[in-house]
Amino acid sequence: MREHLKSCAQAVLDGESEIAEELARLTLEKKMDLLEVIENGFVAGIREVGKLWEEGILFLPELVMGAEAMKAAMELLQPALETEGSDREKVGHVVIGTIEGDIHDIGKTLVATMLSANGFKITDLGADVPAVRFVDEAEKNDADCIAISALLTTTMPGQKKVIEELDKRSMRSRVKVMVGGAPCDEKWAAEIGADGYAGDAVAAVSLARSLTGRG
Ligand code: B12
Repeated sequence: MREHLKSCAQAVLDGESEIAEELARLTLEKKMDLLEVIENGFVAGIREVGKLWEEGILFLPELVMGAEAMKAAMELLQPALETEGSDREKVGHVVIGTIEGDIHDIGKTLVATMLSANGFKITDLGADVPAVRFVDEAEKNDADCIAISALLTTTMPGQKKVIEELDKRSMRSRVKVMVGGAPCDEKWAAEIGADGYAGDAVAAVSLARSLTGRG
């Protein structure tokens, strides 16, 4: 297993989409622990890419290729994760997306998949989503919770805008708000008046459960 995890991380680091896909297929074939392969293999790889990019060792095209390899693997693994929760009664409805101006969607999609695998009904709005749209969709779907991802320090304030919009429409008391993404933390969540922060997809599931009081 350790070798497999290393190869998954390396495929992302090398930006090798085909190899990443092959490793994802092998993961499914051998019925390996999906979460472990995602978190300690592919996600570990993309985090390393980010670190090397920050240090000036990798350049933007390599960052893009790493992200593409990561997405190629996730496209194969996500359906398998989701089916784990498909036949259960839904425990709550979560509207999720990445905030306006921000196109990072790998972490958000992983959170959406894990919530779905754990019985939550999901409305995934994708990335670069205006604050008002989160609230429109929550209203339309009578959702229990809005989950907002932000990966850039410049887009984080958009999370606050969603809360302000909920306030404006007198919906704040019935819709919980959770935030996440690399630059966010508990302190930020408290500062903008969100109901909670979670640092990874597994913690996001526990948080959603405790916020909605279900599941
Ligand atoms: C991959 C990547 C990209 C890809 C994105 C591809 C895609 N479709 O998502 C590409 C190449 C397109 C990209 C572009 C850019 N990027 Co970029 N990118 C990254 C990188 C390396 C990894 C992000 C990632 O996917 N991580 C893996 C996932 C699984 O982890 P995650 O996103 O953190 O999500 C987990 C948790 O945070 C949590 N979570 C996430 N969302 C939510 C939501 C909720 C509600 C909850 C509860 C939890 C939760 O759960 C997830 C699963 O465990 C990061 C580095 C890093 N350290 O994050 C930089 C990084 C985010 N990027 C950065 C930058 C600057 C950019 C660009 C501006 C670069 C440029 N000059 O063009 C553009 C932004 C364009 C835009 N407008 O959005 C900076 C941001 C700096 C900052 N502080 O603002 C980072 C931190 C790199 C760095 N170290 O400098 N990027």
